[in-house]
Amino acid sequence: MSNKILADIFDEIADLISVDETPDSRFEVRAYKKAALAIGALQEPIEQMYAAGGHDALMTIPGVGKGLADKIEEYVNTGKISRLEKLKLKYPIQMADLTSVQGLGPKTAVALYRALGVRNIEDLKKAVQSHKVRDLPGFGAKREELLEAGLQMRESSKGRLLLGDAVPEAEGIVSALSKSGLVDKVLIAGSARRMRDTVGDIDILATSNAPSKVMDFFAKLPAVERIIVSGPTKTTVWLKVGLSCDLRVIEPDSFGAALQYFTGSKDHNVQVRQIAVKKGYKLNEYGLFDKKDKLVSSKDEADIYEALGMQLVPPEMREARGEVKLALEHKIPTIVELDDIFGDMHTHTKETDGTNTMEEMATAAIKAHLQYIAVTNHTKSLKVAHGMNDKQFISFFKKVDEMNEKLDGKLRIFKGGEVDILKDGSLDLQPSTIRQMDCVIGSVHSLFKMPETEMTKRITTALGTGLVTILGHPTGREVNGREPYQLNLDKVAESAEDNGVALEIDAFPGRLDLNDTNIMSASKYKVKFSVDSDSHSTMHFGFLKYGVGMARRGWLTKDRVFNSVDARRMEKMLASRK
Ligand code: DGT
Ligand code: CA
Ligand code: CA
Ligand code: ZN
Repeated sequence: MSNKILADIFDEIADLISVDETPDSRFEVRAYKKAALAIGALQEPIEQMYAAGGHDALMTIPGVGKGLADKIEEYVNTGKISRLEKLKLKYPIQMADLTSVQGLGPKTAVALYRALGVRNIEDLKKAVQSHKVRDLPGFGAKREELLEAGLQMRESSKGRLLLGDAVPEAEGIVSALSKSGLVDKVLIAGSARRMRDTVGDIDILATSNAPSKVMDFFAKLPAVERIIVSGPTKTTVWLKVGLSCDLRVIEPDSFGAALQYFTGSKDHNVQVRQIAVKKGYKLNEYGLFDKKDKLVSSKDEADIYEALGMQLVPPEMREARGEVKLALEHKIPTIVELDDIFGDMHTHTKETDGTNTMEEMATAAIKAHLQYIAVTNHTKSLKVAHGMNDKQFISFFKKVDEMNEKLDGKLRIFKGGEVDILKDGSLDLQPSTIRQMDCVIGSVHSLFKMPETEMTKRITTALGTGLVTILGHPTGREVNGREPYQLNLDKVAESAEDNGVALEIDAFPGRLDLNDTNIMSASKYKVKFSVDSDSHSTMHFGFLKYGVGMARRGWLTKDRVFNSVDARRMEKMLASRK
C-alpha cells in the first residue's frame, strides 16, 4: 500500500463528510484533510511505520491523533475503513474521481447524484453532453460549460501522476531493490529523473547477475498491483498508486548508454544522436560505436557525452531547448542544487491552515538542514484558510520574537505573511502591519477568472506598493488541475525587476509555480527566484527538492535564487528592503 492511496482515502472521507455539514463535521473534515496532507508527504511507507512502532508510531504523524490512528490501523490490517464504507452506503458515488474534475466539489457531486443519478465520471460526461446539467436549479449553461472544460482538462492529464507522488514511489522501489541484495546498481531514469512536473510512467534501470530473480522480486513488491509484461530483461507492472513502472536489467558494461537513452527526453536524444552521426558514430542504448562497429564508450554517461565533444548535460536540462548546442560549446551553466537552498521563505502554521505549531515547524526545518524559515500565514480575506487580521498578526510577531530567543541561533525565524492581493491590487493588511514583516509573500487567492489586462494590472499594482518581497505562486496554476490565470508574465517579471520583488517557485507538488518554461522566460529580466516549499506541515520541507528540480529545468544558476544565501546574508537583504 502506498501512502498516497491512504491519503486519497482520507480526502474522500473528508469530502463525503463535508456534504452534510454541521459544526462538528466541519472539525472532522479539517482533521481528515490535514492528516491526508501529512500522510501523502511521509517519507516512510506507513505500513512500515506501523510494523515498526504500532499505533504509537502512527500518532507521531502530524495531525494524526488517537481516532485517526485507529482508522489507519484498521486500514493497514483489513484494507478497509468502516467509516468510509458507511458513508458510501449513503452516497454510492466515486467521490474522489468526481471531485478531481476542476470546478466540482463534494456538494455539487452529491447534487448531481440526487438529481441525475451521476455516480462516476462516465455518468457525468453523459449528463454534460446531453445538456441535462444546465437545466438543474442552481446550475445553468455556464456551470455546465465549466464542467465540460474540467472534464477535458482531466482527460488531457490522464494517467500522469504529480512528480511529488511519483518520485517517492520510485524511490521506494529503488530502495527495496537495493536492500534485496539482488542488484548492483539501480537508478531512476525517464521523466522522474528529469523532474518533469508530471510523470507518465516510472523507469528504473538496474544491473544484476541474477536478472530473473530481480524480476521476480520486483513483480512481488507490495506496491505492485499486477504484472503487465514480464520478460527476462524488462518487466512492466501496474502500481497500486495508479501508474505503470518499467524495470530494465542492463549489462553493467552498457549501463551509461542505457541510462542516457532511457533518461530521455526523446527529443534530446534525437539531437544527441544527430551529433553522433555527424561524427561518424552510432549511439543507441547499448553504447556509442564507431564506423567499424567498435565500442567507443558505454559505461558512463559522462564518457559518452565527452566522446561526442559535449559536456555532461544535467538530466533536468535534457529537453531539447538549446542545451545540446551549449554542451557542444562547453557552456552548460552550473545550475542550482538542493544544497544551495539555505532557507524557506513560505511556510504555514496552525494559526491559519497549517497542521503544526511554529515550534514543530522550527524543529523540522532544523532537521531539514535549513538555517532559516519565514512563517507566512494567510490573511483575513482567505476565510477557508482562517486568515488572520492585523491584530492577530501583530500578536503573532511577538511569538516569533520569543521563539527566536528560544531557538538561540539554531534557526532564524523571519516574520512574514502570505498577504492576499485583492481585486484592485491592494494588499489585505494595513501597511503598518506589513512593514513589521521581514518577508511578505503577495499572492492571488481569489477571482482567478479576471481578464489578462486586469489580472496583470492587479499584480503589478501590488508589486508597485513596494511592500511585497516575493510574488507567491505567480501564475496560480495547479498541476493536472487549474489552468494558470490569464496573465502577461513578461509585464509581471518586468514589474518584479523594477520593484526588486522575487518571483516564487512554489515547490508544493500540486503547484510547481512558476514552472520550467515560465522560469526560462522570466529569467530574461533581472529578477531573483525564491524556491519555497509552501509547507503546511512538518513533512513538507521535503518538497523543496521538486522546486529545485523546476529551477534546474529552468536553467537557473545559484546566484539567481533568492534563498541561496545564508541566514546572515538573508537577514541583511531583508532588512535593506525595509
Ligand atoms: P513519461 O513517462 O511520459 O513521463 O516520459 P519519459 O520521458 O519517461 O518517457 P518514456 O517512459 O516513454 O521513455 C523513457 C525514455 O526512454 C525517453 O525519455 C526516451 C527513451 N525512449 C523511449 N522510447 C523511445 C523511442 O521510441 N525513441 C527514442 N529516441 N527514445 C525513446
Ligand atoms: Ca517514463
Ligand atoms: Ca517507460
Ligand atoms: Zn498561497
